[in-house]
Amino acid sequence: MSATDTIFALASGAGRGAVAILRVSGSSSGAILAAMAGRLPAPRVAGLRRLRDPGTRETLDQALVLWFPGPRSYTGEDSVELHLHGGPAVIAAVAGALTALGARPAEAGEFTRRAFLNGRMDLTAAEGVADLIAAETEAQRRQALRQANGALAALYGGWAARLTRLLAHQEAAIEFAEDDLPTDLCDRARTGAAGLRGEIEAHLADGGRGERLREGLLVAILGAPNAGKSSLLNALVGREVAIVSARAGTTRDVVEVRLALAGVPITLADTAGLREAGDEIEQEGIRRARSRAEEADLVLTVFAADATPDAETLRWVGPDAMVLANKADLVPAPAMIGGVEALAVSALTGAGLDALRARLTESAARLAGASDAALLTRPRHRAALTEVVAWLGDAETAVMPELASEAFRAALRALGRLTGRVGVEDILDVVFADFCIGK
Ligand SMILES: Nc1nc2c(ncn2[C@@H]2O[C@H](COP(=O)(O)OP(=O)(O)O)[C@@H](O)[C@H]2O)c(=O)[nH]1
Ligand SMILES: [Mg+2]
Repeated sequence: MSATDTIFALASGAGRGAVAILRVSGSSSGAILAAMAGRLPAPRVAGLRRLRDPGTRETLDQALVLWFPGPRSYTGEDSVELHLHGGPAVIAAVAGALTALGARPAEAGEFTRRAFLNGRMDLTAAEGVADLIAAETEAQRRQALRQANGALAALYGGWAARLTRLLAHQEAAIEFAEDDLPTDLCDRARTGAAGLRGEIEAHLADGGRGERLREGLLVAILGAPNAGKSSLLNALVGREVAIVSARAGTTRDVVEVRLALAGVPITLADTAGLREAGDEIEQEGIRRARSRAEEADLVLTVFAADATPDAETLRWVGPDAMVLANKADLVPAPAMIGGVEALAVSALTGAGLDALRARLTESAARLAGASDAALLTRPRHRAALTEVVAWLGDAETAVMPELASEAFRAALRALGRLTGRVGVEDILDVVFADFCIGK
């Protein structure tokens, strides 16, 4: 696989459609288009052409074709788009012709990888493109679009520029110690390091909102058997997803549904009721319930208003939990359970469900809702920036100018890995692995 090959891929979704878009990128793009379509249209202007088989000259399709001479293209290379009739046979015939003319099918993410390698975007923007394609909700789309448009690239690029300046000052202080440079160069580098470290720390202290929005929230419903967990899940999503029964121990595995609140994708997980009794299968279900609750961003602890709160469920009442007193239609629900305010609901009558939905929406917005700030979105970002912070701390407390210099250099390398500007060979595969073909 060479990075100089001319590549092609279906850029639109697979299957039948009104239009299918084949994308071609690489130095032979123009020649390939000319061989199939004759005259090239003006750059970036659609032209209607007959596409012919290069061997037999048979017409394969009538298509809109676009010609993007590099570097003003998505990849930065000469590129072509063919807007075909969207049938599998048409796509196969044109793909066959492209192969005959020397192009090869692209690998997943190869177009965006080339865009990155040609300096059209940094790594965080490339990740934004992948997230934009995967976005399921409004808030996700906004966050991904901002990142694809270079919001993180600009922020991190600015920090890299400042770090480079700090390093230069520090180096100058070492090199020209004897000369009459300002004597406070070392001090200035230290103050600058402290200022930058503060900004990065503030960026890191975002409560994981960007990462949570990208991943979606996990909300686990937990409680004793028969508290009404499955009924609540069904009532919240408005359909019968989980089996409801008066028999304890009906739900034995984790049942999950997806919904969106405040533009945040949420996985709502119904779980097996917590109790000691039950057979092997139920005990495995309970083990899964606990482990899902441990991973959850939010736990809904469900108690039956007409029963004494059980010790097992009480253990899950805490800062990341919302306490519900279900079956409030049967008896007056207690205002507090386990020392925490309980929301009275009835999965049966629907009472209190609007309030529950509002509370959930509020939590989703607080934990992961859309924000105007450019938020980091991946563990990779967090790890690299945490490293930068540590090196800056080292630079501030270094006992020798040479050590401060080394620390600045290490900080720059960590930041460079984040944006893909230095030493990135090893992480390219990781970043581009989750792309689809054609992007
Ligand atoms: N009266 C009343 N019964 C409910 C309510 N929610 C659930 N139930 C009943 O309680 C029983 C257990 O419900 P289920 O959802 O299976 O509980 P789970 O074991 O916690 O999943 C079923 O007979 C439900 O019909 C409620 O709000 N009010
Ligand atoms: Mg159940």
